[in-house]
Amino acid sequence: MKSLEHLKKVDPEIYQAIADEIRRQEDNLEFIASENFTSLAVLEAQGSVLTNKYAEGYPSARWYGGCANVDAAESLAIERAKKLFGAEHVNVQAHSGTQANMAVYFAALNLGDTILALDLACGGHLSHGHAHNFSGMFYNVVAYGVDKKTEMLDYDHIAVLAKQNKPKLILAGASAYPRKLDFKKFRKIADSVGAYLFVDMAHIAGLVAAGVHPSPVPYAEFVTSTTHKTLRGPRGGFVICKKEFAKKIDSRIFPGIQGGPLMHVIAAKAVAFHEALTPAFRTYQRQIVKNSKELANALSTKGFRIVSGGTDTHLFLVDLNEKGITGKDASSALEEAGITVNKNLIPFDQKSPAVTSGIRLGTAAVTTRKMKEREMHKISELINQAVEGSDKPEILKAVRIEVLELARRFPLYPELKQ
Ligand code: DSN
Repeated sequence: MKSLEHLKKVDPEIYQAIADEIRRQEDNLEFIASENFTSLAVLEAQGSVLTNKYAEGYPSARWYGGCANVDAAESLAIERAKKLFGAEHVNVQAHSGTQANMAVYFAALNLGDTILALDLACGGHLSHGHAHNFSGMFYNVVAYGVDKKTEMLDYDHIAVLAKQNKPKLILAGASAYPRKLDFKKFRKIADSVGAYLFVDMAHIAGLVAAGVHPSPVPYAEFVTSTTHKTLRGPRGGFVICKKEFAKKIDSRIFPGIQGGPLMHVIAAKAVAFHEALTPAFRTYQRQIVKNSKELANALSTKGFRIVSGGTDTHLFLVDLNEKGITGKDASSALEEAGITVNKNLIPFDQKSPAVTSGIRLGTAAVTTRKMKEREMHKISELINQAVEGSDKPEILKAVRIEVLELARRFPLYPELKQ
């Protein structure tokens, strides 16, 4: 990690917050499915002087002078993302996944149009039509869920909902759905009612880039993503679309919903795309899924019910009802023990979103630390001990010590320890 010597002198309070966060990331086991640890190269690009540059517009067509170097960085980001995903057009300026989604809605829809998207309670995202999000305020949202028995998507039912509601756009993609998405089936349903297909692949983008999850790009008019989850880049978003929508998407991002692009973040996105094009990235993504399956299996042998019976991806949901603990209490106990997860609604949850019956776990971050199946086994024991001993401080303390020992064997940035 950089020494942060200037920051320490100028602003000791912010320095302290960052130093404490470095320690927290190093000493805990990170299982929040939407988080990861970037490479040092990505951190360096993001912490660079490109943050000083205004560059409204697009490469070679800017409103400001002095853009040659940031043009080079943005062009590399675009070309690499196109290659990585086999895309016809990519916009890398979206500040976040939600802004990428906003650009697609504004390009494809008129206010009040109908969209069909996955319910938040069944794994969808706020920006997929939640009542308190702009998407739920601006559009008529019809939600599909998962099947009560299998806890998986029921494509026949989605097709029926599409026929009944005639959406202008069908959205596939999720924040807490552990199974593969069948984009071919979504395309067929969209075609049956003349709807656009829009895929938000934020969670699975790394798996898609590595060919570990089928790609939505050949099937959908629009695909959005963040760059910081399985893709392991800086925090940010991007939009992929078919050529015919390129101009519209670009103009919805700028000047539609954003001003100056964050050029330091765009350079860091370019680095992440570059890293994702390597064979090592494919091996890494395969290991993420192996670890996810292993951890889910190991927990299920310890009496945890895994929603839908397992996982095909980097994440899974645990139903805690049989363990007699809420998601809120389990995530607090785990945090005390040094294992970071988030409470999460499970399908058809009887508890409120602030309490929940479940937790969500993802293995991208621990896989970045080079942990494998063996460590997943050990971690399943630690999770079990912490959940069963959630009201016993001495047990949580004992687990904390084992977590620390494990975390220290797998440093966040081993390059810096040499
Ligand atoms: N909030 C993110 C997640 O945790 O899945 C999605 O944007």
